[in-house]
Amino acid sequence: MAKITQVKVVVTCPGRNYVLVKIETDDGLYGWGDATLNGRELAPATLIEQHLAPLLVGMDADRIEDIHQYLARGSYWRGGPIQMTALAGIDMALWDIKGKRAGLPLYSLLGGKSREGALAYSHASGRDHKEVEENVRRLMERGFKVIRVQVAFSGTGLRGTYGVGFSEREEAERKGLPMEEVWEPAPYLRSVPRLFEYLRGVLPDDLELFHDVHERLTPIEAARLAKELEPYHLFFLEDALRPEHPESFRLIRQHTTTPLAMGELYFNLYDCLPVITGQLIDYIRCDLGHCGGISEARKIAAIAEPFAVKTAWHGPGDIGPIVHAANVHLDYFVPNFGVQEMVVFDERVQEVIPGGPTFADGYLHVSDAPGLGTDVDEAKAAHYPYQRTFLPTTRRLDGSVHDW
Ligand code: GCO
Ligand code: MG
Repeated sequence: MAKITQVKVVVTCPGRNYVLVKIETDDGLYGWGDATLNGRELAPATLIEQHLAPLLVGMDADRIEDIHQYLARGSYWRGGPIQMTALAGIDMALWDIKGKRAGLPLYSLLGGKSREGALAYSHASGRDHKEVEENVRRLMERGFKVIRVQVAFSGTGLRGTYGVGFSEREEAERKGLPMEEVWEPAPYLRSVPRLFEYLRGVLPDDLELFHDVHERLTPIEAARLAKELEPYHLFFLEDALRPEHPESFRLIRQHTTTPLAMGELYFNLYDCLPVITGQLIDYIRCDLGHCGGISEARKIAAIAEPFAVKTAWHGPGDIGPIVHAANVHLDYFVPNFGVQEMVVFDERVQEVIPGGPTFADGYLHVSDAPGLGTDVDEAKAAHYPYQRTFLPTTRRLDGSVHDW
C-alpha cells in the first residue's frame, strides 16, 4: 500500500506547452506523467486539478488498473481526448511510482525486453522534391532507416501545406490566432505519387519511406491514393481517413496492398476495435498521452497481436519526453511492435524534463532507471509560463472549413 498524498499539475512552455502531472505517495516516492493536449492544454490540466485530484488523494497508488477503471468507467463520462489525456497523465505517473517501488524500469514490469531497441522514424518535408530529398539525406546520415515524407504543392494558390511551415510574415499576421492553411484534394492527390516517384528514383531501395495524409481524404480518394502509391512500396500510408470512418478502410483494402496505419485520433481501446478486429489496418498508432496511458495502450497492443496489426505509437513534439519514454518502454516489450515516431527535443525541454529516450543508429533506447526514467525540474519549469497557442486550421479555396 502506498497512499496517494498529493496530485499536482505543472503547465510549462519551454518552447511549447506541456502539462505535467506529479503524484506523491506517503512512502516518500513521486511519479511524473504527461497530460498535454496540443492547443487545448488547460482542459486536461483543469480536469485533473478540479475533478480528479480530490478523488485520487487517499487511494492506493499500487492499484493502477483499478484507478484507471474507476476514472474511465466509474465517472459515467467516457473516452474523448480531454478525459483520456488527463487519465494518461495520471496513469504514467502511477507506473513511474510502481517502477520506483519495485526498483525496475517500466519495460521490465510489463514483461521484459523483446528487442534491443525501438526502430524509429522522423519527418522530412520540403517546398519541392529536391528539398524533401535533401532533408531525407540529412536524416539518413543520422542513421534513420524509416522516414516520413511530405511536400508542399507550389503554383496552386495553396499555403501552409501540412508538413511545411508558415512564413514569418504569415505567423505575424495571425499572432494569437490559429494559422489557416488553404488546401484542396485534387492537387494534393496529384502531388503525393509524384513525390514518391521522384524519391524512389534517387534514394536507396532499402530506405523505408511513407506519408501522413492526416485524415483529409474521402474514402474513394484515399483508395485512389493508396492504389497509385502501391508501386513505391510505402512502409505504410498514415491516417488516410477520418476517425469516424472505420468501415471505409475496407474500401481502401479492396483496391490495394499499400499497408495502412491509423490511430492518433482514437482515444481508447473501443475506438480501435473495428479496424483491428476487421484487419482493416496494419499499424495501430494511438497516442499513449491521449488514449488513457500505458494501461490502455498495452491492452490495445495485446488485442492487435493476433490480428497481425503492429504498433506505431504517435510520437510528435507536442507530447513531452515522458510520453516518448513510455512509448519506448512499451516498444521494448510489445511483441508486435512495428516502428516508433520520434522528435529531437529542444534543449530547454530536455532541461525541464530530463531522462527521455536517446537515439542511436536508427533505434531509440530508454535507460534502466526505475519507472519511466524521466523527471521534471520544477524550478526550471517555472521559468517558462504557459502561453496560449493553437493548432492551425484548414480551409478550402472557396473559404469553407476542411478537416485539419
Ligand atoms: C504525427 C501527427 C502530428 C499531429 C500533431 C497534432 O503524425 O506526428 O500527425 O503531426 O498533427 O500531433 O497535435
Ligand atoms: Mg500523423
